Amino acid sequence: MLTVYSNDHQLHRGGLELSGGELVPCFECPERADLVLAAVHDAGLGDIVEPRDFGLDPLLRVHDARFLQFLQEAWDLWSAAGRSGSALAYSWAIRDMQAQEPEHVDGKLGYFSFDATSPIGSGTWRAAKTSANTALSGAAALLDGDACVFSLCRPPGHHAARDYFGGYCYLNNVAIAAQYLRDQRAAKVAILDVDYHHGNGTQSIFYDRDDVLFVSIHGDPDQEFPFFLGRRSETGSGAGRGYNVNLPLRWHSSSQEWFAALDQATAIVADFAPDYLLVSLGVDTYIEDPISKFRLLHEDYLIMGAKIAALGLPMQFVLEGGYAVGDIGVNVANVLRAASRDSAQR
Ligand code: B3N
Ligand code: ZN
Repeated sequence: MLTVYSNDHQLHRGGLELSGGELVPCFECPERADLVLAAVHDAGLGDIVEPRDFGLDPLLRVHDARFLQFLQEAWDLWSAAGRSGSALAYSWAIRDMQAQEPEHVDGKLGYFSFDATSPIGSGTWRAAKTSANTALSGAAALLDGDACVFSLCRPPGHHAARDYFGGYCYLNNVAIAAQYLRDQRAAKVAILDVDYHHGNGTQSIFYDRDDVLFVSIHGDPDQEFPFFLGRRSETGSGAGRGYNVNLPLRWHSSSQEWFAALDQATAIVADFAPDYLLVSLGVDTYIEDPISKFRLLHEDYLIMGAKIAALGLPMQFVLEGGYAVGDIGVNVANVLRAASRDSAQR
């Protein structure tokens, strides 16, 4: 199995985030990726390579040009406004307000984001761009015939939509990889999102399309972030009707309930018969995760990897969430160990 990784992720570190009314150290921290890298290395899962630079074109296939422009210049605008620390929004357009791009950086931050979890620092754009290149390089390896690839992306991506960021995500890495596969030669791509949180950005990007299937298992949005997308009733629109599948589970759902949903999800993917399977791999489903409420154990991640590999598809795992820092490495490595062992060598 090939792993794609870059140290550039260390350029992005949020500092503090608002949690339960208090400022606390960011859960989404550089140590996460460092520890996943160490675990993948120690597990001897195969080569670890640097991503290559694909430029802006593949990003523009998924994201809005003004949005990308803003991400690139946000830190400079913030600094020019005399601010220190990280750039963070504090006001958003809602319901009867005007959703149009304001002149001031504080307004732009609200216009291009949906929450207050995602600070922008001096290195955020570069880290996010390299994270997207890490996903793209993994997709390119699939096109070259690799059967199982891991893109060790940080920052994560599945909450970022066409023209807004949030949920620790700036560029939607898995969507950029899926679109790249489509633009090269794949007719059909499936995205299976096993992160604890609903991948609202990925859903939004492909909602009206029948060439990219999106299936997600996640905390019920009636109880859990991102709250405003991820319901079972969201099944796609237009040509995309039937190609968006949400399998929400209530807080404290058991491993058994989670695997019943996974069995449903893999059956739907098998029925779609995609050329490639991309997996939004978050391990915040772990029982000790500090911000999540599912109950998976270390050994469950081996079962997860084996069940996904049993689909027999060329597959790319793209790292999303997981905040039990001491356990993130073993959980990710367990998925990859089982998946790479069981994946069909083409
Ligand atoms: O949901 C939270 C949150 C929940 C519980 C917390 N505790 C108990 C301290 C703290 C925070 N925050 C909202 C931001 C969540 C972003 C999730 C990103 C992710 O992993 N997406 O897949
Ligand atoms: Zn998550």
